[in-house]
Amino acid sequence: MTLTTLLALAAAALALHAAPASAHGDEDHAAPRRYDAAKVEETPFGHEGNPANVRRVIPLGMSDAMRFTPADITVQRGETVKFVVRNDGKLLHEMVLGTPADLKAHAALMQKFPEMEHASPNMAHVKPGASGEIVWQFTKAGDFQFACLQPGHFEAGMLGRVLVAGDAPAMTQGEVRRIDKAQGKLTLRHGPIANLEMPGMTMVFKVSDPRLLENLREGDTVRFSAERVNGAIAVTAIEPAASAAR
Ligand SMILES: [Cu+2]
Repeated sequence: MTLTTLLALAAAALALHAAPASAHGDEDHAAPRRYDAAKVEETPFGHEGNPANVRRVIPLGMSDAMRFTPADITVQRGETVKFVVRNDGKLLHEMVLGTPADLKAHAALMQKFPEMEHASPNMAHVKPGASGEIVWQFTKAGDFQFACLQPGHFEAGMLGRVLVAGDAPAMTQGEVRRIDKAQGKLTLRHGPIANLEMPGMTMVFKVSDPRLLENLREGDTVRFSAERVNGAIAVTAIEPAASAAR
């Protein structure tokens, strides 16, 4: 065997090794990911979701302009959603869910080691013209992100936000004492408000939306939620109490 042949063989072997590692998880996702409850791992932003629990499908687009559409998504804590992410571009893109800190660190690693391959339930690598899926259950309220970590894409602004809203506060019983539509205010005699740690009393509330006052009458018995909104305590939901329903 000549030296030239040896070199050629070595080069061919290198090429074979290099090929599968040259892309960030450019594997074929023709077969959908199989859900295995025993292998689900908790993260600070939730865990892989059981496809049987999906109640909402969120379609997203990814483009070579380095954008996700939509880039702002709100889910409820506990909700299991399926992201169906379509690659409208000519480049490989991916959607990776995470905390802002995780994604930033991961993007920096991708710049340093562009040959890194990953396949985790919180990500979908999508070839041009194809679609990928992530089924995820958000178990904690908070501000999370999704990003494309193909080298340079995150840095070009290819990221979005997932706001996970906490549970709506429990409702409190009350009685309408006074309605001030002009000021958008409501006087309620109410029981203890757990989420505000407020004892029962009669007090004036703002309302988060003037429409909440539309169908109220003084003397009504109601159930309502109150929360701190921009530094003021406001009624955010109100309805006739069951016993007083008309
Ligand atoms: Cu991308």
